[in-house]
Amino acid sequence: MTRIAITRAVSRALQRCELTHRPRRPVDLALACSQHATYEQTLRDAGCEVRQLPEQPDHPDSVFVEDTAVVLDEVAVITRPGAQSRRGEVESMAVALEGLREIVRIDPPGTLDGGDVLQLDRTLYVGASARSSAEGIAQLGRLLAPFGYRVVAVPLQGCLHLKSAVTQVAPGGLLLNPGWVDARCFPGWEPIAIDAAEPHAANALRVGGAVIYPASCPRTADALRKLGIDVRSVDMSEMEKAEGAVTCCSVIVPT
Ligand code: CIR
Repeated sequence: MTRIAITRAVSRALQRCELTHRPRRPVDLALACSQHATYEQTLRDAGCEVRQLPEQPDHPDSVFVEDTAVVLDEVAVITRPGAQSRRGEVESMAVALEGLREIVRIDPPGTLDGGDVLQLDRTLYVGASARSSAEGIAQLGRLLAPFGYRVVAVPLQGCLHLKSAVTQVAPGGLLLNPGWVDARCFPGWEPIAIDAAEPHAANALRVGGAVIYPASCPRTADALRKLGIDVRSVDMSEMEKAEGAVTCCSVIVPT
């Protein structure tokens, strides 16, 4: 299978990003750009064709493209991000996905962030977060039912998005922070607990057989390697200051 990874150049305004759970700290923009370039190369090494969208200087969080679209085999859903400051990010993603997928949209007053949507086979688990409203989640269910997908809302606590708390790292295996989400929400899936010293360790990006993973979580990375998982570490320190991580910086489009 080939894959396109849609990314976006880091905004020069990244320092003015939205922050919910982390204190504001100075972002080194040059370092953020070089880390992002390494992340894109890691995607290429994992078999993706990277398509980088142009910088949006007026949208501090626009490097976090994951929140703007949910791409499935049959259809792409253009979201309506929960943060007002991020609504201007979606149109260029819709243009990038034209020709790759049928496009449908979340409409006002619904809100949905792609970071809240975890696809496990034909079920989409959606974090009932401050960013994704009950109306947005219900719209997603109505839009995707004709394609045979089930949408299930999942309660969260202590984190921004569902994929801050849980992601798939192996066939049948979910990496999970049990303090932020209850493993019983995912019946039939085996939970793999993060290292307790690394609360942000549950966000991993699985591309084919590889798992792109933050260098800031070495203890959990070692545990994953011991399970035979092909972990590819990337330093995302500057994105982490903006409450972003490895899944947030791309939209993966299987082709
Ligand atoms: C925000 O608050 O929207 C950004 N500062 C971080 C978004 C991270 N996105 C993601 O986890 N999918």
